[in-house]
Amino acid sequence: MTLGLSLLRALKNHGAREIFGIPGDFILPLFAQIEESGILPLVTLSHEPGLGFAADAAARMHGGIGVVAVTYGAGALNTVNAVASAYAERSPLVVLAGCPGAVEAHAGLLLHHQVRHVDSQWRIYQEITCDQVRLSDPATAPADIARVLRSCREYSQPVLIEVPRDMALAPMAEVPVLPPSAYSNEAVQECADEWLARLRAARRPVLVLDVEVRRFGIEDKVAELARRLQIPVLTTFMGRGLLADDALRRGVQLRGTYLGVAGDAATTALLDDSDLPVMLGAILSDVNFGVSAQRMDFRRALIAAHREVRVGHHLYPNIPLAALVEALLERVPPGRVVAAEPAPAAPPPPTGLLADDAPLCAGDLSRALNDRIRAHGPMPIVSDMGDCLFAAMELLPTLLVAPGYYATMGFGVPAGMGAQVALGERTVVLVGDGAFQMTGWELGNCPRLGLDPIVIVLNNQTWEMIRAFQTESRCAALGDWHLAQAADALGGRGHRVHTRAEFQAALDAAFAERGRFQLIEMMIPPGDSTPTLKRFSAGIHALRARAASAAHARA
Ligand code: S1T
Repeated sequence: MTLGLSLLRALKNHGAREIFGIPGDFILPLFAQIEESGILPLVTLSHEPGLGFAADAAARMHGGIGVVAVTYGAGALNTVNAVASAYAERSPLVVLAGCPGAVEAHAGLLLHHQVRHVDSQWRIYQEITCDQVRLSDPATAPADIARVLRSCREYSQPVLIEVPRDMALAPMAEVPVLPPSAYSNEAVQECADEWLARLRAARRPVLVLDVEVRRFGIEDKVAELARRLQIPVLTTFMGRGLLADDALRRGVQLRGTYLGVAGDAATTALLDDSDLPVMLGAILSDVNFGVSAQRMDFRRALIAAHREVRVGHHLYPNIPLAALVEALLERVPPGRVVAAEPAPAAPPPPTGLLADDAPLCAGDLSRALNDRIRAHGPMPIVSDMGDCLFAAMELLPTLLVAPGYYATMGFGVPAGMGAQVALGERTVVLVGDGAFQMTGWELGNCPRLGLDPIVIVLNNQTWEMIRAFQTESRCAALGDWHLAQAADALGGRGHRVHTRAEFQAALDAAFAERGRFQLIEMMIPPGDSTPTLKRFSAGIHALRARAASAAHARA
């Protein structure tokens, strides 16, 4: 078997379902085998950042690994921001990057696509991947590929596999699937004992869930643990969309998303006033916890994330999240085991859009989608960065994928396309006009790929979040791009709406028509934003003012 075919089989055996790629001469020999073998379907898009976002979202949706295939230098470096986003958001992405063959790499000439050094691509990717391999030796390549793919799964982060141009057709043995990395079961049991002891002693424990719960496929186990513990459950900003399935949520005291000063006071108090936050899969980021009115003291928390567990001041290294949850379930029989007061229910998300001639506002987006979720059930939703992401925080429980921590723009449309490739289900994409200008044009590939997402553009004609944080910013004005008209030219159907009645009619028409993408351009007055963004920016301003006055007092 050739190195290329063995690599493709290995990717499939490790959970890949498709490859998103753009070819180049350094990776063409591998592309030929991708196309001829059909081991994994090849999905091409127009620009490498879109490939990365699409593959990231596909992995999050199908629970396997995402794969991008790009050429050396120009292709791989175009993909950097999307890979960095996957690294930050714990998304398992394999980057197959072409690179020069042994002879040409040392021929003495500067190669096209080469940067400072022939190894510049490798050096840049070391910063945004958890493991790397260059397939220069078919004798060692199978073991190296096996190791790198296991790292991708176990750390749920991107890895780099460089495929030299002259190696794709080299004979190579099959790639084994390695057993899970070793860890100490004794440490897991000791950790679970300590967690249970602290849980039983706590007066106001709260369970906080974040993205690794889905990345490691243990949402059902965590839901069962929550049911048995019978303590309040929150998701982080990034974890919004966890336990979206009604059956999963049954019997779980899910009380919403922690948004700190931007959130509902009773929901925020569940964490701020808790004597024992129990954080599963939590990324300790500013977006998740930076909006707390008081600086969060994580020493009072139990935190399991990134294969390690913190209990107060001490650390258990190399503890897989799934193993810890399993050990906790063994110790927690069904029924109440901790004396937690029942938490107040979170306020219901907004519903009941009035289909009248009132001008649209940003708050109407979540209201309209909640009406549809209530009437037709949850739907896969992908959000970009911008006020649309704050609208997503106002939705009823539904499958949601978004760059909640790394917060890059441009994610939404290609990720929505990747999600439909992965799920085989239509997706709804929420995106601002600024982010749409970055990668929205990937929609032009939908007719060729047979995809028909419904894209809702919050068109306020500004980078509104920039204006919300710095009102005097004049550079935020974007002008009107008439995106609905562009949609028709790209093979979709555009709807430009100004009133709530027009928005409701456009949604009805969009959901009723399959087979081509729909773009609904919500015309929102500049300066308007969702209630959640309003509270978020007010909270950030208040926290900054408090910090400034405290610093002034100390001076
Ligand atoms: N570039 C990229 C790739 N990602 C970013 N997050 C930013 C720049 C900074 C940034 C935001 S929010 C925002 C920018 C430029 C404006 C978004 O505008 P739009 O998509 O129109 O949405 P809305 O009008 O709802 O804000 C965050 C703070 O980093």
